[in-house]
Amino acid sequence: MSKNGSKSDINIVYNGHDKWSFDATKVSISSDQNHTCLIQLPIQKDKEILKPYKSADIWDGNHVRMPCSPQSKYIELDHNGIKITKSRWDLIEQSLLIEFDSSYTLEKAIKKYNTRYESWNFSSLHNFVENVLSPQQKNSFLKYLLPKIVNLALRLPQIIQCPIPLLRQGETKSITMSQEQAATIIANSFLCTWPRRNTTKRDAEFANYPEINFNRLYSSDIQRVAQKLYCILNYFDRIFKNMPTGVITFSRRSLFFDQLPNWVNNTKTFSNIKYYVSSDERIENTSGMLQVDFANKFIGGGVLGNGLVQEEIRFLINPELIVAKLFTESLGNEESMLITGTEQFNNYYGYSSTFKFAGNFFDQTEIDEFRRKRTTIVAIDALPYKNNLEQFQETNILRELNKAYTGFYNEKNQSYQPVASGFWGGGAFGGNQIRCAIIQLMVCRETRRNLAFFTFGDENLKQTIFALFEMLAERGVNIGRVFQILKQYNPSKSSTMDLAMFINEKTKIDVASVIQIQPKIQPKITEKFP
Ligand code: AR6
Repeated sequence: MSKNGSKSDINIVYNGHDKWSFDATKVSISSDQNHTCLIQLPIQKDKEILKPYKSADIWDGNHVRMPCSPQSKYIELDHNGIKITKSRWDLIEQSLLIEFDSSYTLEKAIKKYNTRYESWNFSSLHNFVENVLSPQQKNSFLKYLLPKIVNLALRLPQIIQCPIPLLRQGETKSITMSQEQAATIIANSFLCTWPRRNTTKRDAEFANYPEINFNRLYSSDIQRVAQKLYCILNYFDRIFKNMPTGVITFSRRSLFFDQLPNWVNNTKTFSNIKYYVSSDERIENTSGMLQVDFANKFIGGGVLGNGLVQEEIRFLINPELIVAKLFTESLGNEESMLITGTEQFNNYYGYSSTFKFAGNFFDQTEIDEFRRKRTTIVAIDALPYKNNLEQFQETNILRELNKAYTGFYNEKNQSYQPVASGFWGGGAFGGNQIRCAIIQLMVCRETRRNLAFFTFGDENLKQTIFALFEMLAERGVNIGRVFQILKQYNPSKSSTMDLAMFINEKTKIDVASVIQIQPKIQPKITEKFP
C-alpha cells in the first residue's frame, strides 16, 4: 500500500483475450422485488443529496425489525402493578440523550433498553475508554464523539424511511443504501439498539443471522477490542468530519443445482487463463479486482467478538461491511454475498494477535455511475476442516468448487474482473493451501476470470503455486482431470509427497513429455496482465 493510501500499487491495466472493463461490473440499480433501494431513484452521480425512499413500516419475519418501529415495544408495570406497553424507541431516546461522564454511564444507558441483559459485561469497553485512551482522548470521546454517535443513531427514522428486507437463504436479492444509511445502522449497532438480536437460543427468530449489536465485542479479548474500537471510532470520527455521499449495494446470490457447472467431466484446460502469484501483495490493495472475503457462513465472522483474521480485518478497515450482518441469513452451500461500494477508512499492520489500527486510509477508488466505489468484495465461506482427509472427499471438493463458483460467476457473462484471492479456507479453517489455490484456479477458468493469488508472505508457496499453474497449463490438463486427482490424494498415505508433487506425478502420465516442478521466474503483475 502506498503511503498516501492510494490503491494503485498493483497497477493492472488488463487487456487480455477476454477484455475486462470496469463498466461491465455494474449491477444496474432499479428497485424491484429483488432489489430494494433505501434511497430514492434515480441516483445522480453529482453531489445532489440522496433522499430516503419512503414507505410504511413493516414489522414481520421478512424484514429487519427496526428499533424505531412503532411496533417495537416493551412492557412496564405502572404504579398499580398493571402491565402497560410502551414504545421501546422512546425509551432508547430517553436513555441515550444524557451527558456521558464515563463508559459506565454508557453501559447503564444501553442496559436501560436491554433490560433482559443485565448480565452483559462491558469490561473491555471500560478498559479501552478508562485505561487505553489518554485523558484528552477519553474526554473527546465522551463529550464529542459519543454524543454524535447517539445523534446519528437516533436519526435512524429520518435517515431510513422504508422497511429493510432480510436476505434469506435461497434468495437472490440486493439492497442498495447510502453511506449515511449504513452509518446510522452501525451507530445503532454500537449502541446495541437492534431488537430481538441478542439471544443465540436455537429457536430464536434471528438464530440463523449474524450478531449485529456490539455487546459481545465489549466483553471480548481486551487487546483486540482496543484495536477494533480504534478502527470503529476512527470511522465515526471521519464520517462526522465529512459525511460520505456514496452508495453501497449488498447482493445475496443463491444458485440452484442446475445452474452449477459439471466439474467431473469438465474439459476446459488452463491454457488461456492468466494468473499472477505474489507473496507480498494483499487482497485489499487490488483496485478493480473482485476481492475475496474468506468468510464465515455468518458473514463478518468474529468481527464483533474475538475473531481477527482476514475477514474480520477487512470488516474493520471497511467498517460499512458490518451492515451486512444486519440482514444476511447464514450462507448456504451454493450462496455468496457480493458487496459493492464500501470505503476503506482505516489502515492496519500486523495480523491476528499482532493486529493494530494504523491511522487513516484515504480511499481514492473511483466511483461508478451509481456513486458506488468500484470495490467489489465477494464473501464466500469455505468449510472448516478438522482433519486432512475430509477436504479431499468428493463431496467436499465439489462443495468448495460450487461455493467459489457462486461468488465468481458472472450473471450477464460480460464482467471479467480478475479475482484477487489467496488461501481461502487455508488459515483458521485448516484447508490445504495448495488445494485452496487449485480450486480457485479451476473456478476462475470456468468463470473466465483471471486470478491474482497472494501467498501472504510465503515465498516458497508462491514459487510452488506458480510452477503448478504453469505445469497444468503447459500439460493441457483439464478441470475434470484435476478434480479426479484431488479426489485421489490421500494426505496420510502420500505423506512423503505434498499435493503439488502428487499433481505433478499424476499429470506426468497424461503427457508425453515429463516436466518436473521447478521454481520458475514469473513476470511482474503488470506484464502478466499487460
Ligand atoms: N490478503 C491475502 N491473503 C491473506 C490476507 C490478505 N489481506 N489476510 C490473510 N491472508 P483466514 P479461512 C492469508 O484464516 O481459513 C474468519 O474468522 C493468510 O495466509 O482468515 O478461510 C472467518 O470469519 C491466512 O492464513 O481464512 C471464518 O470464520 C489465509 O489467508 C474463518 O476465519 C486464510 O485466512 C475463515 O478462515
